[in-house]
Amino acid sequence: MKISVGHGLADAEKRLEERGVSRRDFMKFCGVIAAAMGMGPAYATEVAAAMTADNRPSVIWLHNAECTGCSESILRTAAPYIDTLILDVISLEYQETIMAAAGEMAEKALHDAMKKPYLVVVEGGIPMKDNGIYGKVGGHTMIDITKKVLGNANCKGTIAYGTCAAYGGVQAAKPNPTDAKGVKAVFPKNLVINVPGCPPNPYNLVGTVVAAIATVTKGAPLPALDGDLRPTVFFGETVHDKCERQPFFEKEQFAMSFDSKEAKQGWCLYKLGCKGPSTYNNCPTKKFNPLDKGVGVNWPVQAGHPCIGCSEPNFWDKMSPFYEMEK
Ligand code: FSX
Ligand code: SF4
Ligand code: F3S
Repeated sequence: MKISVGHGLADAEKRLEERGVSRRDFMKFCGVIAAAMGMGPAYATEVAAAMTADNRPSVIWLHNAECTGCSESILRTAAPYIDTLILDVISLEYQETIMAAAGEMAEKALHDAMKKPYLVVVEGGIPMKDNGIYGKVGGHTMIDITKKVLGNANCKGTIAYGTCAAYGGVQAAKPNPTDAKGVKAVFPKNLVINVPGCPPNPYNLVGTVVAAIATVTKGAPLPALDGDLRPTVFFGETVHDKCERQPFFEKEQFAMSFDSKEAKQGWCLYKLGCKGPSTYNNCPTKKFNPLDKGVGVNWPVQAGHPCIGCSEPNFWDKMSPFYEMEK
């Protein structure tokens, strides 16, 4: 796949420089995204081109029923400037949590953003019960807003970011009082890619957005998805597959309490409830809070907490009790 670098790259570099992000740092970031997508270093140029292509679609970001941890997971990322890159380089036209506009100005921003091609990032589950009255933004139900944005001809694809948007999440846990659902369950005919996790890893989102932009601008193939609509490049292996405690699992060395010396020495947390063997995600290799090489400083199991299966459909019901061994 070849993407031509238009004026967009120069413009983006100028904007980034104004914010203290050098071209070198930007290209380094693109290299990290390329690696996260399972590609070699040469692919960094393609990532840069996709993120800055003149004809790239803008991004509309909707919030439904959620804790906003998914946005936080991006905004709290220390380096390399992932928030700046997402917010400035990708044309984010509408995001209720962070945009300055409020009230009618915000509604106008959404209306204007929908006049040209766009991708949608959805955060949060959609409450469906009683015509959606349990979730409203600016007096409109979440289902109505989502319908309007996803049903427009300019909508080129949707990324459900976080387990709530992908599968319903915490508000869909039994007894699911608002009948919350994930995006694909409500819009079965729409193109939806799921990037789950509670919260998800922001690099999995950026990689997916880059792939979607390349599809829209150059007709590049969409990333391969698993049966739960997750890109296999990020979700193709279980947490257990790459877990650093796995040698202890193999030797059946299981920590039996959180404060034990065995737990601190890295013994396996399976008997403390770890659901890593049945959870697909790249947490052990990407980790969270990335440093400049794009690998984070830590992840739940490294920190001594069992994986609770947060990127799996219905994990609140399916994976609980969280501190008991899987049956
Ligand atoms: Fe859900 Fe995201 Fe968990 Fe929270 O918005 S995936 S509750 S981290 O914030 O939707
Ligand atoms: Fe597998 Fe969890 Fe044990 Fe790691 S801690 S080896 S993911 S069971
Ligand atoms: Fe979630 Fe398990 Fe990773 S709980 S963050 S999938 S280690």
